[in-house]
Amino acid sequence: MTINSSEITSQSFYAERRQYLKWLAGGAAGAGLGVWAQREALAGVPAPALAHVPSALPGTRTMEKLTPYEDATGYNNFYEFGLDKADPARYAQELPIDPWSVEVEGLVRKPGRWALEDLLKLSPMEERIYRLRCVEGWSMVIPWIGYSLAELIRRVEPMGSAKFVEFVTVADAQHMRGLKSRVLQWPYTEGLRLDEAMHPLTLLSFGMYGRVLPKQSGAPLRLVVPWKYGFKSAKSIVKIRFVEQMPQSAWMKSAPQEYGFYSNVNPEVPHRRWSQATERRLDGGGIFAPKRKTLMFNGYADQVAQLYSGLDLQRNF
Ligand SMILES: Nc1nc2c(c(=O)[nH]1)N[C@H]1C(S)=C(S)[C@@H](COP(=O)(O)O)O[C@H]1N2
Ligand SMILES: [Mo]
Repeated sequence: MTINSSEITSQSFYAERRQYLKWLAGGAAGAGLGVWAQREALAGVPAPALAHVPSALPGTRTMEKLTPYEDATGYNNFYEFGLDKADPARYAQELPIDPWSVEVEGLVRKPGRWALEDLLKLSPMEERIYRLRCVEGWSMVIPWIGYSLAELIRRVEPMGSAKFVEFVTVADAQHMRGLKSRVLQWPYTEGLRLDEAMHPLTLLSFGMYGRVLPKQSGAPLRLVVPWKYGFKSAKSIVKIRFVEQMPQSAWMKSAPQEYGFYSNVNPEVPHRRWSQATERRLDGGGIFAPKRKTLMFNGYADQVAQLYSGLDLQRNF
């Protein structure tokens, strides 16, 4: 099945607040919903077998089989809701996400608070099919909806001294039972070098499979950084901070010998406790899916390798 991505962008995915709230409520066949939502996702039918979506951005076309919607939204890491892969789908629904805003602060000429409504209107949404690989060894292929984070970064005008971007996510102890765990320091934070954050592949995502992000997937907005291990793609972001020094991510604080700042997908650099050479794709084939070789930069080397020329990737893992 071929999806016309302009269908989503031209109809302005989230043009209206009212419609957005309707989607959040889970209802909603409104104008502007992608074909995914109308035919597949809302109907609970598995996503089409083949993804072939034209996109303006090199590297975001793929003929790989899409991860079924049920797997992409039923097998998640979102530690704020628990450590089991089924916990986020089970418990994230309790999280209030309206109203929502994102504070932009630090080394920018235009700091301030962005209401979700304004972020939704900031730039036309695109559908981009990205692979995302978890450091634990599984990977997915998902049709994300959003726009390049660079669109927002340009608007807030980083100063010359801004070298890194830190992302802070929501920590709502009342609605996130996982915060009782000491496995990470809350809030969950992540970071990118400014040039990584500005790279067109770095997506600020508001939706997937033609509908708004489900809460377990990081509603109302998250990052998707497809050439890095999944944990760099912070969910449910509330703050974006521009800084001079490399920020410590939540994972670096919890296990610095296992999780470095860069975390580029790299089959040649094992995690301290396991190899990263292969992965198991969640493609609807069940547990018998054969392992496949993990690709350098998760297959996005043509687009991003030059960001790291001269950097020792063994040391800067
Ligand atoms: N706030 C927050 N974001 C998070 C996580 C988390 O625990 N909390 N887990 C990360 C990890 S380990 C992965 S693999 C991806 C998983 O995204 P998915 O659930 O959409 O597959 O989200 C990342 N973003
Ligand atoms: Mo992960």
